[in-house]
Amino acid sequence: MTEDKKPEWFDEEKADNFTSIVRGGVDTGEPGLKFEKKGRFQKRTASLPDLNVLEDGILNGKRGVLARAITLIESNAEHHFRHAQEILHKLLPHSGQSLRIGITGVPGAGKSTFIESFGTYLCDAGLKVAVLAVDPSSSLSGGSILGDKTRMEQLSRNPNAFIRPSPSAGKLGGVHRKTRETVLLCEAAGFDVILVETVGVGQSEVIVRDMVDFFMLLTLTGAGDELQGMKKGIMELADAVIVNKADGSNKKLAEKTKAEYNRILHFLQPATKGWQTRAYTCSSVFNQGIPEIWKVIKMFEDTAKASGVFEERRRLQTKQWIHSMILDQLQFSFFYHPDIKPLLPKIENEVIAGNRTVTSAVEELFNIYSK
Ligand SMILES: Nc1nc2c(ncn2[C@@H]2O[C@H](COP(=O)(O)OP(=O)(O)OP(=O)(O)O)[C@@H](O)[C@H]2O)c(=O)[nH]1
Ligand SMILES: [Mg+2]
Repeated sequence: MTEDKKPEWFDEEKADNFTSIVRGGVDTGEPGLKFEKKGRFQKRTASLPDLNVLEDGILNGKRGVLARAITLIESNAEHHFRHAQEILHKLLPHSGQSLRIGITGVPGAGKSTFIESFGTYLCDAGLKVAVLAVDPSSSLSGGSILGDKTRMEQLSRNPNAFIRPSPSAGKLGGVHRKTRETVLLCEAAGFDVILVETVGVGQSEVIVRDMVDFFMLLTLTGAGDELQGMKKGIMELADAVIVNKADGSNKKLAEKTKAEYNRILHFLQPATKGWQTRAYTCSSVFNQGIPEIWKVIKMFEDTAKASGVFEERRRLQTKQWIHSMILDQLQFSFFYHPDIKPLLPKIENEVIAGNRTVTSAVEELFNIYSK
């Protein structure tokens, strides 16, 4: 047994009262653990699924294969990323035919319940429905939709539905790249409607607006105060405002709220050219107003396709996608640059200590980066 001692640091003034000690371990004379079998604890690199198998599986709508391909897309490992890009390249010609619908709303507005009800309605009508989620905070919370499986119980058991929780961001691109690519895979797998749920916080609405054809805002009754506080910006992104929970004693109030929204929407810039955004009511729990909302969306699709606005938006979204990926890549290549990464903390500290300006620090880093 080696000698007991105090920790490396302790408060000198309170030394006498200090009860913790570092107890020396048993000295066996061994430098460390030895493994008899070499490689027993070595990391295994699983072989990647064959490209043709993935392609065939997805085109034949096999959900297990689809889930596997999405996992590759979501992975932050470089070799998975490359493999996923090859699959996407093969499947690109089979994508694009679905209707992409975004759903936002404050926590508790009833998004998950709505998706359960709306999704089941669509599945019963013979459509295949994929539900994806965008939650930029999911790397912290672990993905909101996961806990939602209970709220989407019926839908998650439906053979026509496929539910996927939000990916977390990583060094190989943010949540938006992963979700957009997942949309393409789902389309190649034959899904007719893609529902993208997002929490109504931060940038997530804008991210989702940029990847869907139709965007709806789910809201609650008693909106008097809420309407005042609601960000006008979000209402201007929406193609429909849905006042949910229009049931029981809440029904009357819901109608009133709808009218209030309609009055405000009338003065706002519509999200889609040639389409007047309106408010509607529904009850997700009692499945009321759900077929009517689908009718509105189909009418939107017809109108926007006839006027060319639909295709125009998709073209613009592809352009935005390219730009956001360039930004992702630039960020990655800068912050993970072998000369920048180790130097950055030192330079940051110099700036924080007031020994140099931010501008000169950034200039130096960029000089190193572009060398
Ligand atoms: N009465 C009534 N309650 C509803 C309705 N829709 C949802 N709820 C209830 O409202 C609560 C919140 O619903 P969720 O679907 O979890 O809401 P969400 O918007 O997904 O919430 P987050 O995932 O936390 O952002 C649940 O207790 C639901 O049962 C509805 O149409 N009528
Ligand atoms: Mg939810």
